[in-house]
This record gives sequence, structure tokens and C-alpha cells, in this order.
Amino acid sequence: MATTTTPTETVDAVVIGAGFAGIYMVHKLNELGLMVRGFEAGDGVGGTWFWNRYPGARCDVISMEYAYTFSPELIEEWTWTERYPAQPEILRYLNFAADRLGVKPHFQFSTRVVSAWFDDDANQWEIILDDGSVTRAKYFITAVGCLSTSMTPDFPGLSDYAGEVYHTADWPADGVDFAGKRVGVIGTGSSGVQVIPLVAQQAAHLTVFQRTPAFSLACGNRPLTEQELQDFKDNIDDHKIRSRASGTGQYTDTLECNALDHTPERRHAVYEERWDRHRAIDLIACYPDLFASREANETIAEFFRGKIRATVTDPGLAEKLSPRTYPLGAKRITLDTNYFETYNRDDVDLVSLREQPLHTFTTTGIRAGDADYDLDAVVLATGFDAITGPLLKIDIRGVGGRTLQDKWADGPTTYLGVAVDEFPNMFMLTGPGSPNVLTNVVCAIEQHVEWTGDFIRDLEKRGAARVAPVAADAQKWTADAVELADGTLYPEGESWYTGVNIPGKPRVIMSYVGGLDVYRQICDDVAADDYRGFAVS
Ligand code: NA7
Repeated sequence: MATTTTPTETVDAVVIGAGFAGIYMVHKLNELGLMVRGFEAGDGVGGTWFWNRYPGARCDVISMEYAYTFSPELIEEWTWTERYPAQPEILRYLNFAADRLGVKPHFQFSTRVVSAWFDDDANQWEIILDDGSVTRAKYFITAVGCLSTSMTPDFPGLSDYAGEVYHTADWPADGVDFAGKRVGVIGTGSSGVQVIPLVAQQAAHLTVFQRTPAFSLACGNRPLTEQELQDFKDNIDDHKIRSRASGTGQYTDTLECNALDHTPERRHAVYEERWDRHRAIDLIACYPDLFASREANETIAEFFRGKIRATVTDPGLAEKLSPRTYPLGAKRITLDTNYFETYNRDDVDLVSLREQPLHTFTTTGIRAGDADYDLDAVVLATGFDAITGPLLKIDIRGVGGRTLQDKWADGPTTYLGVAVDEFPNMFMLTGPGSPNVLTNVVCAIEQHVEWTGDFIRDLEKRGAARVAPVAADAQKWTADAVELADGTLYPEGESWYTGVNIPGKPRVIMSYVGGLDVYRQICDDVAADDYRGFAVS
């Protein structure tokens, strides 16, 4: 690997990915006057929103809040149509933003970065692309997203199955016609919960294979009114201040007393009022103790189960759909439109894989428990190798040829979730150890891009050739972040948050759980203290 090839191009910075993070990072580096090249595997911008184009794909953050705030022009010139934006609208927004910022010419699309190695002598990264060409750059910045490496379980017999197979995270651009077909969906996380009602409407018959039921909130999606849109634009400064001061980038009015301090009747009334707001953060952050105490959490978990019982007419089916094995919020709360209602249809069945384990695919379908299910098509809504997956898919080698795979064999170690010791001049946007997926990710991205951009400006001003975190600071940051997470209910979620959905992946929370507001302050303090914890030469 560590042989210098003749580069086709030498630039100041390479950015991988053209989603929310990559678009803004390229713009920021352009503003700094650096020569920047972006690489993107898709044939257009969008990142996660480019590939996740399954029917029903929709963001779980309100549209106006799921948008860049750094540019008054972008805010003024874009108008959202729905409260929760669907994938095509987010993709249109990102195309609009990339065009308006003029970043598309800096990207090379339909190009995958295969490997990158740090040249110790030249203090440069050599980036090797899937067409064999090579680019050299001083700075190597990953904007690869947290949910961009899809996960297909190693189901026995899958390769022998003769029917159609689709993964929600890699959906055909031209769509799929399920009319008249017997379809199976495996997975009931956010993607499954969104795709199931729409597949049910089209297919002749739908069988849902559920391993763990979801806590799901009816999203109450609707068109936005002109008044709402105008009010938001008029109050954008207030929105920025409030989202920056919040732990998740989404503000809510958390009550001062604990859930367990209220009577059951009072609590129920509070939950009902919050349910009608159709916003997950308003429920999970309703009382301060909901995510700190299992007993408090059970009160809201039972409230959600009550909603399932009120919707699903068959009580046995309602119970199968009711989560009981993990606290609410420890797996991501899903947002849906008519998810539980779908199970009242005669042409939809549920197979609980806890009661009937999935043994194998056959040539004609799936064998689970004692039964064979004949299926013309199967949709895998089985999720992602999250956060570290997209980084480890690239063969990244730092000082002395050390691979990132080797460095992170026991779990990712980072400093501030943005840099790794032994990997100089490399910056990760929303990397492991940063607040990433536990926030409105656009807020996390803006903070990371702005902080990284400021740091690079500072390095260029000093004439620095090389920067990397000090190993001891990275180890401390990582250990402290893990300890912080151990004091929450996240480890009980058994989800992609902690890597347990991927066989063999180290089981560790990959996000900083202390809140985006606290994290922002720490990063600002590090910068003010002459980038404490980084060695610059
Ligand atoms: P998730 O949330 O990881 O959901 C994946 C689903 O697939 C979940 O229900 C899993 O059950 C199920 N799954 C995974 N592997 C298997 C196997 N081997 N057998 C049966 N079922 C399986 O991914 P999503 O794409 O829905 O959502 C990811 C994020 O994207 C989401 O949180 C939003 O932020 C957007 P399990 O729960 O592991 O028992």
C-alpha cells in the first residue's frame, strides 16, 4: 500500500461524501481559499438521502429544523412543503443547497474511495479511487455519514432464494412495483415501520417478520401553512439560539418535576398532550428522569403500549407488537404514518421471530418456526453498520501503515469524535465519540464543519504541516464518553447505537451522550486553549 503512485491531482483537501456534511465542508474550505476535491459514490448529492429512497422514507425531524442555518440565502430561498420531509423533498433541498453554494463542480460523482494512506514524509494523504486513480491532499476529511453502510444479515439460503430481494437503504432509483405480489418485510426499525404501510397498500399480501417490536409515534404529517413557514423565517435567530443551547439540536419544554412525582392521572394527561404534538423529543424529554430511571421510563413505555392496544383490533396481535424488552428511547423511537393500523388489514400478517425463529430462506420464500412462507419479493429493512461502518469500509492507514481497522479493533478511540491519534491531518465529521446520531444531525454537522474549518484556518495561518491528537487525550476522551453512556439507558437498547446489530462488532456506544450543547462548549474551550490535546508541528 505505502508506495507513492503518480497522482492525477494534488489538492489541499479531500472530502469524502456529498451529503449534508460534505456539501457544507466543501463550501467552508472554498471560503478559506483552499483547493478542495470531493468524492461521492452516488451520481449526485444527497448522501444517506440519495440511497434511502424506499417508499415512505421520511425524516424524523421537522423539516424546517432539518436544514442548514448558516446561510441566510438558503433559509430565505427555500420553502418546505410538509411538516416531516419525505426523501424526494430532502434530496431536492440538498441539490438546491449544493447549486446555490456552487459546490457541485468540486465533486467527482460516481466515484468510491477505496483506500487512503498517510505519507509520513510528505505529510500528505494519498487517496485511491475505485477507477485506480490517485489524489494527494494535505487534509483528509470524511463526511461519510453515520447510516450509509447497509447491513444484510447472513441469512442461510438467501443466495438460493429465487424471488426479488431489496434493501431499503439501496432502493432501485426507478422504484419497485409490488402489485399482485406476496411480499415479506424483515425488520421493524425506522425503515421497516415506514415502508410497511406502503407495501401493504400495493402488495397482494404482506408478511412482516418482526424480531423486536418498535416504540412508534404517529407523526401526524401534514402540509405546512404559509404562516408557519413565515413565522419560522422571521424567528430564525431565536431558533438558532435555542437549538444551539439544546442537547439534541431540538428544543423542547422539559418539565421541572420528575415523572414519578406526578400522579398516574396527571402523567397520562401530560403524555396525551405531548403525543398530539407528534414530535418524539417532546415525549422522551418531557420529564427529566425518563431517560435516567427505568421505573420512570416504564410509565411512558406503557403509555405507548396503550396506543398500540387502542389501534390494533386483535389484542393478541397488539401484544406481539408491543415492546417489552428495552426502555423507550434506548432504541431510536420510530415515526410512522398508519403503521399499527396496517396490521388491521386482512392481507397483512405478522410473524414474531422470537416465537418462530427464522431458520432459512428457501428457493420460494422463508422458513420460520414450523411454517414456510412463499414470497415473490422480500424487503430487507435490516439497518446499517452504523457510524464506524462507513469509515472502516475504506482501507485507511495512518502513521507507519497502521490500519484504522486495527486501531479500532476493540472499538473506536477518537479525540472529540473528530480526530484519531496516529492518523494526522484527518478529520471526521460526525465521527464516533461525537454527538452524531443522538442529535438533529444537521445541527451536529454544522458544529463539526464550522469547528473543523476554523481549526484548518488556524493551522494554515501558522504554517503547520501536521496535526494529530495526543494519544492520551484521545484515550481519555473515549473512556469518559463510554463512562457517561454507561450511566444512561442506551446500553439496554441492543441496537445499532451500540453496534450489537452487527455480529462481531465491539459493543460500545459510538456517540457522545453528554449533549450537543455541552459538547459544543468543550470543543470551543479546546480551541480557545490553543487546541488543547492536539500536537501541531
Ligand atoms: P434499524 O433501526 O437497525 O432496524 C433494523 C431492523 O431489522 C430491526 O427491527 C432489527 O431487529 C431487524 N433485524 C436486523 N437483523 C435481523 C435479523 N438477522 N433477523 C431479523 N431481523 C433483523 O435500521 P433502520 O434502517 O430501520 O433504521 C436505522 C436508522 O435510520 C433509524 O434509527 C433512523 O435514524 C434512520 P432487532 O431490533 O435488531 O431485533
